[in-house]
Amino acid sequence: MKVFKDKVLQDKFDKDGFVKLQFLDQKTIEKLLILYKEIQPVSYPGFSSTIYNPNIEVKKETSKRISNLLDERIKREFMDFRSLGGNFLCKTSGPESFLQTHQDWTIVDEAVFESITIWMPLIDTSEENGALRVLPGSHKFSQVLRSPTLPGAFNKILNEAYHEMILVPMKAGEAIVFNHALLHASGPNMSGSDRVIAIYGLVPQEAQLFFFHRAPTGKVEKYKIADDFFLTYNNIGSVPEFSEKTDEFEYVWQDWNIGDLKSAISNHDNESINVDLIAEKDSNTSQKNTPEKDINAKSSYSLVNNIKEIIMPIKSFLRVYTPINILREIRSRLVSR
Ligand SMILES: O=C(O)CCC(=O)C(=O)O
Repeated sequence: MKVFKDKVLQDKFDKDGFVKLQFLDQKTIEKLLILYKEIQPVSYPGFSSTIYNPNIEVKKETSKRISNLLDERIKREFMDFRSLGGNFLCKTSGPESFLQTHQDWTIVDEAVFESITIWMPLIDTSEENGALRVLPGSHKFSQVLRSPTLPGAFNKILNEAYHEMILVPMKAGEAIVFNHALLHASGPNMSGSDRVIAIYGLVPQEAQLFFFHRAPTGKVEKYKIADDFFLTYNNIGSVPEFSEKTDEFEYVWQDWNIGDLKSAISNHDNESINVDLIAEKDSNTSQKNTPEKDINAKSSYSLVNNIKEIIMPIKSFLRVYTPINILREIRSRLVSR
């Protein structure tokens, strides 16, 4: 399926499941950072997405304003795609900002279409502040459906997969575009400052969107969902509201082991991945920085995997927005004028 207008980008994307390119000018970076600060004056501790905000109107407005800033650039680079909306991701500094290996949810018929994320760092990213890590070619490894209630094919080897990934350090203004089926993760931000990213989702113009849910019977239910699904689906793990069930079927689970993973990796042609990306692969350093505990994957186009994880950010929110913190924030804003 054609995603990019440029053939070189398209070929790399087809093969590796991601591609890095120059994307934003300085002015747009500044406008996006101002917008982030406006809607999220104090970041949630750890890894968070503005999509966790329970206020749907705020999310819709944020997404519209991100779209206004990116529309023209997206039209220049991509084929005719529909928008899933935009939001911001932040990692505050600390080991709890580690984001475990995951794939994003299946939302299109991947035998025919691809759904994608444009991940745009608004500050430079490196190993120190939790740059993105990807496993090249892994978008083609498994055809298993992905959703918050379905066990992932790689669940038993998430740490092993993490150590096989390459680090993708980036400059503010660059973007990495990745297929939602790609295995990706990011290490903890240990830099002392927030790492802020804008992200934007796209799906092909003709693709119907779907969401998969594991019913108590064990069967998989298939629902048709609307384009603003990610801005409105707050009750993660539940059946999506106002969505038509179009199918229900038995599903055969697939559990990958490390041998399966190593053989899939060795079958992928790593020759032509950008040299600067390959040079960053250093499993010894990655090993050192991987927190011991295995945290459930959470991100934007996979949102959060269970209800506990949506409650966590709300608790964190309450911890951050104490009267004293609000006063501090007002004072620092007045001083910085
Ligand atoms: O921002 C990150 O570190 C990871 C983002 C991610 O996993 C996603 O957008 O799916």
